[in-house]
Amino acid sequence: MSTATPTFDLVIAANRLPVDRVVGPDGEATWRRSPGGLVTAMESVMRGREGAAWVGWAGEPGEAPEPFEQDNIYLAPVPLSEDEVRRYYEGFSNDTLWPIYHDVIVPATFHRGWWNTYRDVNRRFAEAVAKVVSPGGTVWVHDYQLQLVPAMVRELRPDVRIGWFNHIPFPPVELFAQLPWRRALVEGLLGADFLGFQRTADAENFLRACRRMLGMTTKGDTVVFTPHGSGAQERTVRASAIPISVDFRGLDQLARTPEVIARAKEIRESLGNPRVLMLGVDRLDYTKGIRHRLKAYEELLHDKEISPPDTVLVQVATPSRERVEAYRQLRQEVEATVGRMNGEYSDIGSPAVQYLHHGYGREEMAALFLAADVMLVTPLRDGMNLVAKEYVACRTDLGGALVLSEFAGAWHELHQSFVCNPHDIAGLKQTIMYAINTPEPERRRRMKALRRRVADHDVRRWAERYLEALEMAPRKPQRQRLQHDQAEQTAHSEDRANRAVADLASETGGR
Ligand code: ADQ
Repeated sequence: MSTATPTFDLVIAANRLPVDRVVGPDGEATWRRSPGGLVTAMESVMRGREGAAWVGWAGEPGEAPEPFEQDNIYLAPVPLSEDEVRRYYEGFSNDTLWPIYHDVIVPATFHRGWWNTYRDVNRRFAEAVAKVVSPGGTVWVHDYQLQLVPAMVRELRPDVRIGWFNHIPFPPVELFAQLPWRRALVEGLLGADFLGFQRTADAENFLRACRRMLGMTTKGDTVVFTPHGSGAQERTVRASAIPISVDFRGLDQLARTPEVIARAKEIRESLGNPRVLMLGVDRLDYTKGIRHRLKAYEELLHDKEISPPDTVLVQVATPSRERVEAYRQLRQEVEATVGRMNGEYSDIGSPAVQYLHHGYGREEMAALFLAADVMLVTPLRDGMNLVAKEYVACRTDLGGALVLSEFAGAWHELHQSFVCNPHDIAGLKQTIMYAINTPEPERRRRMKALRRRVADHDVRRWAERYLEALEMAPRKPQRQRLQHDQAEQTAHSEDRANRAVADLASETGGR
């Protein structure tokens, strides 16, 4: 008996499916929704739709599971062999593209074999997408692992609308030019109708790459070109910034629950109720500036500007890409530094740095955010940095202070944070001390403004704005508002409600 593959008006393609396979004590495997903003964002845009499909890798090498449905999403797993994981994911995506797209903080590795596998895997994703998208449907491709997918889908399904969103920065042309496959990457992306970026500067970098390396013409935020192939029509692609955000309301509500408030209090107590609790939460990635942060902190301890138990730093460093050499090295360095600092500056029961190399649930993360007086977000380069926005969303008490690197995309929206340049250790130390010593009314004023911004621009609004831009591309959405009036009205009333919540400091407070 043959069953036809169902098709969908909206198809998401991302490296990973939004679920993790978990094996229960009885040995039975189930799928658990993975936490994360993208899933929340998609939930909101899928409301009111017939359903949608998500194409991605299920997270384990080898044969892919059969497609299945979860929470009204049709999940279509793409198989990756052990070797493909090594070449396409760990190799080309994370050891070639990631460093080039993050200012070459560590050198990039180039292997022609990795590129060939990247292309083959992108083709497999494109074929899986082409199979499940309805006639005239919409395809939304995510991130740097799938930059060839837009053109490949267009070739297979010229009838559909194709968008791509880059979660990481797009590099300046001088760095992008190092890639031997730069032309193929740009042509891959130009298969889309709309390309979304975190910052305007990223979109501009992309447009500059089109001009400088492919001799294309750009006009405002669009690029005009004629693709290869006989009879190909001139196409116009729009590239613009639509910064991603977090589920403001969900986090705000979570941070107001008695359990999270009690847990925040407990965290502070277990650290000896310090006057100042500082917090860093990052994937253990060299882009996140963890080494720079620790250096600044160590110097402050050395200078006796701060000392435990009065001040404690909690550094959560989520395990990440541990099979890539640069990540293994980073882990060793960070752990050696933390060990040295604790050896030098801690006392029994009062550590200078509490280092945690684990993943945590949403509640525990919210409690940590609520417990922290100063949040240190100091990346050397970061597409957005959701941690900064999550911290703000959880500060229902208007407490806390956000130290934020000017190299995080988030800084372009969160100007009321305490801005720092993580490369400038002396400046970073000053900013940390400034954040600690700023009087409470001023800190509250800043937090209130930050919360307004995140409440107004939450993840639901991001997804709606993105899909609207994709639908209108290459035109800008403002010109054709009529058919979006209803959606906009809903979004605006939700924004107003969010803003009211943002302004309402919790009576119970954070601790
Ligand atoms: P990431 O580099 O992964 O994302 P980030 O934006 O900070 O970085 O998101 C990390 C997420 O993981 C946050 O939601 C955070 O709360 C969560 N997290 C971190 N440590 C955790 C832990 N120990 N336990 C549980 N959760 C943890 C990429 C880009 C970013 C961009 C995002 C979204 O590099 O610049 O903001 O995509 O577009």
